[in-house]
Parts: sequence; C-alpha cells; structure tokens
Amino acid sequence: MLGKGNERKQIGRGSGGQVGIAACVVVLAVWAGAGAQAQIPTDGLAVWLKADAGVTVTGTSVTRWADQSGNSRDASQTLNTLFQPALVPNAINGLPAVHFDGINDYLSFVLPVNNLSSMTICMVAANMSNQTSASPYCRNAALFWNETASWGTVYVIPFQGSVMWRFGTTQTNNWPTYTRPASIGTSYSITITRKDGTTDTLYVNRVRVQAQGGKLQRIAACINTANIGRGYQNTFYNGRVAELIIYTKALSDTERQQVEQYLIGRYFSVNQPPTAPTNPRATSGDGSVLLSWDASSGQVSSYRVYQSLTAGGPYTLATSTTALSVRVTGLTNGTRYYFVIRAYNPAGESPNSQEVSAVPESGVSLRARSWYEYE
Ligand SMILES: [Ca+2]
Repeated sequence: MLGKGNERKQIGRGSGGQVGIAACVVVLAVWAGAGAQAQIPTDGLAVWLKADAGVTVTGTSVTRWADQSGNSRDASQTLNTLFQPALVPNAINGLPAVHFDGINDYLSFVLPVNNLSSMTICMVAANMSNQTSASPYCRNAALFWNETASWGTVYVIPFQGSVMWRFGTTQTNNWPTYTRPASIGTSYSITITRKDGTTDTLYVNRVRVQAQGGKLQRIAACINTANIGRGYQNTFYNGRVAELIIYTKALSDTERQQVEQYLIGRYFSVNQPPTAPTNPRATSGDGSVLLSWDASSGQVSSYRVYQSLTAGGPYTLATSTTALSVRVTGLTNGTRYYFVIRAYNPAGESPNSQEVSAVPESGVSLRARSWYEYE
C-alpha cells in the first residue's frame, strides 16, 4: 500500500492571519515542498488539475481549480458557497489536496467525451469515509459525466474497498467493479482508467487489476460537463483529490508509466520531514514521566522523545515510539526533567515540539498531575 495521508482536520488556508478581510482571495500558484518534477506526456493531454497549482481559495473555500494543461478547462463552483470544497494543506507528502465533503461539494469543468474511442483518466485521491455505490454504481462519484441516455456516463470512483468505473457507450451492463484485496482506509491511491477502442482497463497503484474487452468503440450519451465530487442523482464523494490528469487518447504502457512515476515522485516518496508534534503533555510517575502529544502532519515513521536536565537543552534521545504517548523510565525522583518530541521519517526529523517538564516522585504514578501544578 502506498503512503498514508494526513488525516488531521486542517481545512482551508488563507483566512487565518488575514485580519479584517472577510473574504480574501489567495491564488496558490506555487506550493513549496514538491519533489523533483518528472515530466508527463503532453500528447492528448486534455485536463490537468493539481492541488498545488492554480487553486483559488475564497475564505476557506475553493472556487476555482485552474487547468494546467493549457486548454483552460478550469474546474469551478460558483453556484453556492456551500457547494465549494476546501483546500487541505499538507494533505499528502507535504502537498495539498482538495477536500470534498460528501454532502454537497463539487467542482465542474467542460470536456466533451462523446465519440471518443480512447481516453485515459489518472487520479490521486483518498476516500475519507467508507463509502460504497449502489446500483447503477455511479453514485458518490469522484469524477462523473452524467448521461443523456441509459448506459451513458463516464465515471471513476476510488472507494476504500472498491473502485467503480465506466466509459459509457450506451452498452448495457457495462459497469466494471473492482474489489480491492483489503480496504485502504483513508490512504491515497493512484487510479488510472483507460479506454482503448473496445478494451477498458483499470490500473490501481501501477498494477493492472481489471481489463474488459468487447466494449462498444465510442463513448456516447454523456453530457459535456464533468463533476468532481458529485455522482449520479446528487450523490457526493467524501474524499480528497490531489491530482487529476485526463487524456483524450489511450496512453501507451510507456506513457502511463511516465505518469505513474511522476505521481509516485510527488505523492508517494518522502521528500520532507513531518511537522513538529503539538500540544505536548508530561505527567509525573514514580521514577518515570509519561509523555503524550498530538500527531504531526506529513508521513511519520516514529516519534522521538528527547530529554535534558536543563531547560532548553541540549537534549539526548530518551526513547522513540510510533504511538502518541510513551513513558520514559529510569528517572530520578525529585529531579526535574525537560522533554521535547520530534517526529521522524526517512527525510529527516521535525523541529522540536514545545518543551515540557516534570518531576518524577514516588507514589504519584496513579495520579495524573502536570508539572505546573507544583509551581
Ligand atoms: Ca459543503
């Protein structure tokens, strides 16, 4: 399974610190923290949305997601602020994602797909609640072109436990469903669907997991407007989309692998350390101190607890854990110890958390007392 996304509720950007401005507009042209940028094929590139470029945030809401393909197929939501998704900073590997609430959020863009005999859709997304889709299996879609006749619709839906997808042609009973070997929870994954004439293929995290032949040659009975976050009959995807790349051709295997390498480099390799853990707490015990803290953003391999006998350090490593709390033992009762916590991943350590301190005492192990109660 690929990397685990940040699940903390850090919705929106641009409102905090903009004192006195009720509805500020921030265009995020560049988001720092992306890794080396591999190239993607440009032949047949129709739409390219990535959450670290061209996202217009009004207040905390995404009003426009600008197409980076050069075709100006921007996705937008101007009907109602309640329908606007949110931008989540540091959603995955230091990069943001657009969060659709599953209630009424969606963005729309125009891309006619009728008569196409080949098409490729590449998406990096996470399903934030365990959704499924009832018949006709295009409900709660992450990406969706509605139909003008039965068995139209083009859709892609990466759920936690399955992937639903279709290139609609009016052909009956065309509703490929892929059941994952195990739920991926709220992890992000790469979903690529490809129509190549009469064969439709699904790739999940670079693996071809489903292929169906005997399809009608051309996409048909679809409207020209696609929705991100909204499926059939006003049903909505509760999830996050970091990037969406659409080609009006069938990518070759070599081209598809280029896209996959680009997406892996951006979202699934560790390029930067996590942020510092927040809200550290220290509770005295008998010859020990119990430390706890709130999770860091970004990919975290472990948390490292450092201690010192002096406020401000220098600190030495006391212990490490993958949990959000740990007991440091072997301490001397009556002596004040100072602690900071750092989050670690292969790209490095976070800055220090705020410092906390505690004095281990005999007979206090069952009493949760913070050090400042002794001041
Ligand atoms: Ca909403």
